[in-house]
Amino acid sequence: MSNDTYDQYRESVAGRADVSDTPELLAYYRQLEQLKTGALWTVANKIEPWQPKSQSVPVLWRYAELREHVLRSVALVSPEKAGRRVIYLDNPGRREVSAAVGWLYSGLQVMHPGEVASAHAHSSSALRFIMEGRGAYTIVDGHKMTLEANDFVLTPNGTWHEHGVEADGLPCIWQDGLDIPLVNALEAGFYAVHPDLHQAVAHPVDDAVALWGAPGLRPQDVGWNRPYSPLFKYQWGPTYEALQRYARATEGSPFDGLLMHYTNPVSGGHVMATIGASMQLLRPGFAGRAHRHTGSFIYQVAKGHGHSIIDGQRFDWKERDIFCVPSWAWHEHVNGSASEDACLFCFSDLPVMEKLGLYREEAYAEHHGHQPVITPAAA
Ligand code: 1HN
Repeated sequence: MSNDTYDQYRESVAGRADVSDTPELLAYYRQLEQLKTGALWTVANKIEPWQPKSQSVPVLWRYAELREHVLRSVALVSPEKAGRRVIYLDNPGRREVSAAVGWLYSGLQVMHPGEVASAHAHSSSALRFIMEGRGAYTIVDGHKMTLEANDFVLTPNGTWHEHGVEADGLPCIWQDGLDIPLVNALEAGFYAVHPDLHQAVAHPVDDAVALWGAPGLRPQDVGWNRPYSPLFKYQWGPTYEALQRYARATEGSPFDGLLMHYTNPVSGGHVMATIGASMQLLRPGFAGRAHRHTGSFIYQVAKGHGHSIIDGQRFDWKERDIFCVPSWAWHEHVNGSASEDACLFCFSDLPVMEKLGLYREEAYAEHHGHQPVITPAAA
């Protein structure tokens, strides 16, 4: 019996609430309602699922379709008026909380050369993954970072942050990732605009990388006790090299290929308290096995092409496409090339799942670890 069939079987047997309505009970429920109470057995099966049932649906956002619309927003609104000029990813199952999947928000932000977006700070933690352009920068608490394609930047919760593109640059697009839906669900969100609208650059440009970006080395006499990584920028070059070296030393995971987590160099842990991120390399011809785990995951294809099967649906992706894997959804990734590797950037709420003791993982046991495809790739 498969895991799902077994769960359905268990759902039908004893131990679950199974009280039929009678006129007497219905009258009783009405009385309870007036006292702002309710009988647990009327809601128990709904609020205590046997296993996670995500409201999010798997979605693939194709960059080839989105890009022109993102660029069109430049003529329609200014960063001054819009605050941030962003087209956000709207999961059909999560419309009411503007989430891309689960409790994670994501969007595509565009800026033209010479534009600036003012400094603000909020309780939400944020990250950016650079998609295209030249001359983009972010300033986080006075630390200015220059940005290139496939660079990964943090703007952790509580930090002042602003962005811009140098006047001699090219139009820039990057993906934002935030935990706003989670912070709002926890009713813990604050937001502030910088009193001067912009920060002074208080340190040498890219000093975060100079201090904290050397592999295996830690600067002397520089204390750091904040709950997020002091390395605000993770560059594509060293990340890709690290994955290639890793690939020479190990087979990697049958599910994920060669996956490395971006880490806080002080703690070795996730980059931020609520959002973790990784880059994974799928060797040429790699066909991962299916598994599922708790947590919500958003991928961006940093390199190559291939497909993923998510809960039986096939999604064909190529560079810059974005897709999500909802909590507890079966998923497997396949590199579509026999000669080139493929790389997937991913961010998730894994740190939350781990810290709260809610992380669970399961391998797909049937069909040699591969899901039957119920819905083939869309045309
Ligand atoms: C934000 O601060 C940024 O700093 C982008 O670029 C998107 C979406 C919701 C709330 C804050 C940014 C955001 C955001």
